[in-house]
Amino acid sequence: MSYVDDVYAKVVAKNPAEPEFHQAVKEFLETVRPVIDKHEEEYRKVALLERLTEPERQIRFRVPWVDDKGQVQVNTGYRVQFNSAIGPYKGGLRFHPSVYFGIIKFLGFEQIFKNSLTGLPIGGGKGGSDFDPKGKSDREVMAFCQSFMTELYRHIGKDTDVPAGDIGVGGREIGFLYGQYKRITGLYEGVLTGKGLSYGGSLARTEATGYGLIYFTQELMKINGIDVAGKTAVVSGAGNVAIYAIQKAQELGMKVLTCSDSTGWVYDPDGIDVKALKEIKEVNRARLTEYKKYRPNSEYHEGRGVWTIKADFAFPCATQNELNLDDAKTLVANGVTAVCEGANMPTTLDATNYLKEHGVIFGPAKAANAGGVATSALEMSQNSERLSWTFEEVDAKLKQIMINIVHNIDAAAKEYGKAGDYAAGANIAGFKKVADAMMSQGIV
Ligand code: NDP
Ligand code: 2IT
Repeated sequence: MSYVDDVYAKVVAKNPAEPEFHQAVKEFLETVRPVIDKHEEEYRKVALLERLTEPERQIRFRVPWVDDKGQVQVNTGYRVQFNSAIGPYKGGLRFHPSVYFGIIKFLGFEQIFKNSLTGLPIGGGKGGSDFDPKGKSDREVMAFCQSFMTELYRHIGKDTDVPAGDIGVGGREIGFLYGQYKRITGLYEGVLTGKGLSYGGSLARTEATGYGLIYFTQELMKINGIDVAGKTAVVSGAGNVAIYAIQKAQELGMKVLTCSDSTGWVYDPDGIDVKALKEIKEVNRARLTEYKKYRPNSEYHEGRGVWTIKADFAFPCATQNELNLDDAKTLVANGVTAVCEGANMPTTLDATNYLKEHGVIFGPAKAANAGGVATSALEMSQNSERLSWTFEEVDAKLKQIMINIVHNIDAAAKEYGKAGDYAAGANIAGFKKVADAMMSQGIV
């Protein structure tokens, strides 16, 4: 058996019942095969891939808290410190009822290569909880966050592990988590990113993932001879990534026709009204059913369906495996030009292959959504030097990072005879730096 196949079989056997983790490892291994084959003997001897797929540390803990009725609730907290070869562990926290080790490990594994692609010194980690912030009062969310941090604080620090937001964790949650960390440790340090602007946050971090996705897409289209202005797009999700992707896409002259949440989706033939979307989601924390009140010409549908609308670009920005083979077939039939992933692993493996086989330009998550974590690393730099950069400075750096990523993944794909396969290019370019650092640091 080849080294790649051998390691994949071991990962499945050692981590049973974690299909999302298997999927992320499989997608990675399949595409870096040419690099591995070239160094097979050397890598096998030092078990490079076995070490890469085994987290350095996995933490699981109890999170008890009291709800508004006085009832004690118990959730499970997780932090997976996956790989620190190129920097302190860095990656978000996800609060969603679906969270378990399989989700956190897939996200942590992806984060290693994404962080490498940013060109900044950050390792890979991820964490979260099966806590559902939806429908909870601010006090309940605070009680949960304080309890979560009362355990997590001992495992993190500005030079060891720096969490941030992800699904269900935004500015409100980061504020409560930061307050409790400071209270327990007495340290005022950049231990979390995505902080509020009054206590060490970076300008443009809120916008960064969505903006970065669109800067990435603009550059990727440019090297393929396509102008994004005047094109149409379909977006899924209505959270942090989706909102700012829609905003930047429309600023650059695209018309975004859809967005969605976990209950339904909106089709707005005149282009999504970002101001209305922000008010519904960021201010009122309400459902998309509200959107029609702002835009009577729009349609609201229960369930899923954004991929049925004809458009030039598709930007999945909600969650994993939200774009499946049937959706890919519909997009291709409707003549889609490109799919660029704002969410992590939103496209199933068979859908990804179908899109690639049918000539759709595919921008993989670990490259396309790296703007969020890259700007988190810029927040860490600002915290270290105790200075704040202007919005324009951070935004310009973000844009340049996304442009560099496009060129790096394009070059890596070409170097290994896979021109135009940006998923392969992203995995190869991300892997090479981490592999080099691991090879230099001995058996750790
Ligand atoms: P938010 O919590 O702000 O928004 C998530 C959005 O996706 C909401 O509209 C939510 O709907 C919808 N959604 C979540 N889970 C599901 C589900 N199971 N089925 C259908 N819809 C769902 O999260 P973000 O915008 O921050 O994250 C979105 C994606 O982007 C995730 O994959 C995340 O890992 C990724 N990402 C985030 C980064 C960041 O900086 N925030 C950086 C890089 C990637 P509802 O509100 O109804 O649940
Ligand atoms: O998936 C991701 O890259 C994030 N949720 C952001 C991580 C971070 O540390 O900013």
